[in-house]
Amino acid sequence: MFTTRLRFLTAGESHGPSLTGILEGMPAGLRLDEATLARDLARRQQGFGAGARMQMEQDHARITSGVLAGFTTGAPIALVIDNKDHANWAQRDIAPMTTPRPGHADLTGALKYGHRDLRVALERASARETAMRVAIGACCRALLAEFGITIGGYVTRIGDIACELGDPPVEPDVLFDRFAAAESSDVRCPDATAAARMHEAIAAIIRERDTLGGVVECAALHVPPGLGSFVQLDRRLDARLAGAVMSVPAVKGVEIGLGFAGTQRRGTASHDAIERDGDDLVRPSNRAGGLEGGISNGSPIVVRAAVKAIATTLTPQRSVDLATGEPADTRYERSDFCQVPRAVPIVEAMLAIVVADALLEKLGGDSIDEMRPRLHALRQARVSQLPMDGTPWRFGYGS
Ligand code: EPS
Repeated sequence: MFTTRLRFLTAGESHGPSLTGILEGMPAGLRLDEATLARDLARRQQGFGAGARMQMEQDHARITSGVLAGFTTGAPIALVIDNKDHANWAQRDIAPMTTPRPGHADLTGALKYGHRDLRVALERASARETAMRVAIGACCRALLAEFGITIGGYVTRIGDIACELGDPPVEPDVLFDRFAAAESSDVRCPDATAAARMHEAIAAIIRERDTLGGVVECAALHVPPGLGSFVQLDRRLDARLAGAVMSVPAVKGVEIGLGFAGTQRRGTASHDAIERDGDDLVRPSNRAGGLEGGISNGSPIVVRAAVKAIATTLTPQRSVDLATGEPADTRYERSDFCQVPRAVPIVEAMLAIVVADALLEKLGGDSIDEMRPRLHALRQARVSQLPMDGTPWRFGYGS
């Protein structure tokens, strides 16, 4: 997977009794409670364009292992989120579902597993599973907070309505202010004018019985330099981040820093100059999105996810009924009209998991107490901490 020190698994189906998660590798001594997890779970439920399921659920993760008397023990953390909607499904006779929705996992799931009904696969393929990722991400966010690292995010595009924010900023405060502004917007966009237009775009798509995608931008602030490595491809932090974010259902693209927009610039306008401010090495810009050579450079890590419009549409799409072999229109399944605002805490969770993992890798140790002094001992981007003296040397191996 995209983690080395942390391991996690989720289990559970959209309308089964519960979602289950196990997170292993968290150090001992971290203060953690269910209320902390509940905050992010509630955020995942909010956002204009959500479907009716979110009014039904009140996602709450119970901690059933790995946390005693309010602190992690170092043992695996086990989490359970009950599906309230399960009561409406248990022992219910289910109408056959044999016409796959283009873009969902229906047809690929049928081809892979050979079930007699599409629902068997889609229950697990459903983005309901992301509730558990958010709970696991909240544990990682709590760990990061102990070391002064903050994760947040916002929406920069819904359909063709974009919020123009310019290049990724180097100042953490600019990003922090965006996180705060986004939380007071029902589309999670920090720019009030763009947010109003995004809200209207979602309202229009609901009237038009269709769905809309968009772009989510997330950032990790105050990440120390030196997380990740170029020495092996699977240790590159950018690759691990991209894999983690790409694993979110409906994500079709991931960018870091300038991302694809950077391809339109020449080299001298694509990078972040290195300047001296006293002993400190500082950067006037953050086009790299906090990552150079697969390693964090101390600037905010900025990652963007392209979220496609949801596959379940009130307006039917052309498909084939696999039971009859005849052309057929898709049938509507309850779903979101625009899940992009709700995707923000999900992408944040993936970022939190990957950065927490990389921090654990860098600091080592089994407890917060062991880690803390190691954070303070990390080499900073300061000229005096780099041992270069300009002495000539001879290149050679084994002699
Ligand atoms: C989701 C719950 C699901 C879906 C949604 C995500 O609930 P239900 O199927 O009962 O409406 O609404 O999943 C999808 C949109 C999808 O296409 O899989 C949730 O908790 O986020």
